[in-house]
Amino acid sequence: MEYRDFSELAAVTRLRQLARAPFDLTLPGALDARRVEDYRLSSCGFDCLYATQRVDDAVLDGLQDLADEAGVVDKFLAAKEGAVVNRIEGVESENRQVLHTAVRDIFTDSPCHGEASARARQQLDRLRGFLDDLDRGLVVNEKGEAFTTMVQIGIGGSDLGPRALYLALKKYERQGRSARFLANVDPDDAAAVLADLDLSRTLFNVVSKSGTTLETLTNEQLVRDALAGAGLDPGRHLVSVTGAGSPMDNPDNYLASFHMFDYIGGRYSVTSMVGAVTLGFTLGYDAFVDILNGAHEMDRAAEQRNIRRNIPLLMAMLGIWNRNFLGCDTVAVLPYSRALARFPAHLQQCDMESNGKSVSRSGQPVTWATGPVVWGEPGTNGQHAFYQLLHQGTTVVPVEFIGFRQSQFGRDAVVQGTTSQEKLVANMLAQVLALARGRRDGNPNRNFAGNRPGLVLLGERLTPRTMGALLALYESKIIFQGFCWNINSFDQEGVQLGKNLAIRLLNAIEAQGSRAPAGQDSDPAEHALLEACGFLKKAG
Ligand code: G6Q
Repeated sequence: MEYRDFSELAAVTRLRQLARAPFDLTLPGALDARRVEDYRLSSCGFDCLYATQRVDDAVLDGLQDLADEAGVVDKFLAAKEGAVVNRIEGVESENRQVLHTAVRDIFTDSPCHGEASARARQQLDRLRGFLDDLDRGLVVNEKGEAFTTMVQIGIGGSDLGPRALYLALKKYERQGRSARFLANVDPDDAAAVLADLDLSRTLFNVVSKSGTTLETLTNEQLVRDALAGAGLDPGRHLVSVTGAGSPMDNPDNYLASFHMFDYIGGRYSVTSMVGAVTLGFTLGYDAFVDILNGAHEMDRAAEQRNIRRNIPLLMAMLGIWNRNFLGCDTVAVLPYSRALARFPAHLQQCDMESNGKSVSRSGQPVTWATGPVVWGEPGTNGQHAFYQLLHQGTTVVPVEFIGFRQSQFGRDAVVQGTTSQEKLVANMLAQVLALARGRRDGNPNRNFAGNRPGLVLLGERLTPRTMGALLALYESKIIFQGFCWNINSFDQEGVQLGKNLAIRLLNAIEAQGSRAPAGQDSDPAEHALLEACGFLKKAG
């Protein structure tokens, strides 16, 4: 497969020329009915409305050429079929396949990657058996009672996605079942999660691909101690999800253990066992399969080469237009849906950990901008807070709005002629228009410059299936961008650095406690900081 640097692509030169005079959304009549209709794409239950981007047909053609020249769809297809795309040439790097799509490609007759899909199917069947045993009362607590709560212990990719989806789909939770999440090593987090928990009816789901993450192992031990302290047998209350062969891969320590595999990156692991166990426990097996099917449908739609027919590809290329040609450093994802409250946090990790890179696939420093800063919050509350900067700040922030025509619960009231759901969606549409068009005012403090790009993703209703599609949409968007920028979106050296640094400081604290001599590689700055903060006694 040919990998070419972004700056070498002919379409980049053409797009740079077009970016000298991008489409002006503030001109009278610029946003007419025809443009709204033409710049709209429907797929997998979502409409993507992008008339409020600073693009015209010439720019869209240029972005299509860019996607074609960079071969982003070909690379996506190759990844699905098992090519080793997680690697950097010429330097030591990860050297893996990227097969998260295979875990939802399992109900088709001809999955893209037979072996990975077969393994995923096997894990899912084991989970189904475990969930059935819980339902049939074959797996119960010490008193023969059913388990009602699952606490997922994990961090980063082993937390954010499953947590975001659980909150998004709480409406579909089975009666008498719920979940909590414990990620941070902050003891107050653990204390808050455990505070009013009935330990006797709780299953703890310890999730760590590596089986070595300090926060997770610490919280696991804390929970084991709490269970033992309450006279309960930790062996009856803990299940695990880990990489095959990891230090945590010891079925003797757990009531049940499930596997994920090295070709599934943490941040792309929601649809693997990393998300399956807690989501299956709370929503039920069938709802989890709906999530997989929604994701699979979007994975298939992402194979389409035409950017005007492929939402993830279109959003990837619009993001590149804003980032590399219009110079925007950041993107806001603003859901007009309370249920999606933690979805931006998941995307923040997935995007920034994937595309926050400055070395190309050939190990050279990049000379072009890569992943933007991604952030977001549910929209209506944001309107009363940070939207001020979006409208009038000196930084232009492209916005991706996400909304639904119908609410999840369907409980609504007509006040002053409209329902709350109508008010919610109207607010979202008003914002995207206002950001794009601006508003002239003689008073400079009340003037809105406009030309702030936005787009709207509108679905019918947030269900397990649409959630799966939305998740896969963003995963593929991120991967397409990484292929276009010619970076490796699948490693995370920055995260590894953090893990190692913390261990060095903790070793220094531990050495003091045991009065062992400081290690030879002890670092004066680390010691000085620990001393200044009162965690080490001053020497001498
Ligand atoms: C995700 C990252 C990172 C990882 C966590 C937890 O892609 O690699 O966020 O998920 O550091 O790692 P473990 O699952 O190995 O505990």
